[in-house]
Amino acid sequence: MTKALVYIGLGSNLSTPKAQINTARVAINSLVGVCEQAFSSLYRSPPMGPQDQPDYVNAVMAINTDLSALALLRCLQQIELDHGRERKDERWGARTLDLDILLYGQQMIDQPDLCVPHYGLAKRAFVLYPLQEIAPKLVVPGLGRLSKLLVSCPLDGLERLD
Ligand code: ROI
Repeated sequence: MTKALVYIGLGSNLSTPKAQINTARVAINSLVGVCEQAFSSLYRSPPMGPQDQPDYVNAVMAINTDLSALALLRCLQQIELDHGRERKDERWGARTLDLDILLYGQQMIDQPDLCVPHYGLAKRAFVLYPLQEIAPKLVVPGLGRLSKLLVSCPLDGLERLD
């Protein structure tokens, strides 16, 4: 089976967020059938959504994988749980680790559990700018060139960390 090039968004705003992102990267790399292709810088961003929560640390990772999109989703959800992720009633609340499949090759997927490209991708500076760093020529299925999406996406306080 041919491998898919997949982009994963990583986010954390609890329990030493930088460490959460770094250990999530290690865990993703330990999955059978996954090979890292690129990893962006870490970025700090103010919360999108409820403001009474800490700033986030975000990054984007590119992998090659022969896992199906749903199999990969289940693995990422397990890594979230292993990082102490609790599903609370509050929508868009603080979290130790969030792992989103942003893109799965050029596929468009619309299933109850999984929507790819990720529904918020075009409006989220904390996704688009890290993506630009590792895939400047990317074309997003259904949405067009990444460079074009960036023109209408302000930084919204996003800062690259060293
Ligand atoms: N806000 C920022 N800045 N970064 C995130 O990763 C993030 N993730 C979320 C919500 C709550 C929408 N806000 C976020 O899920």
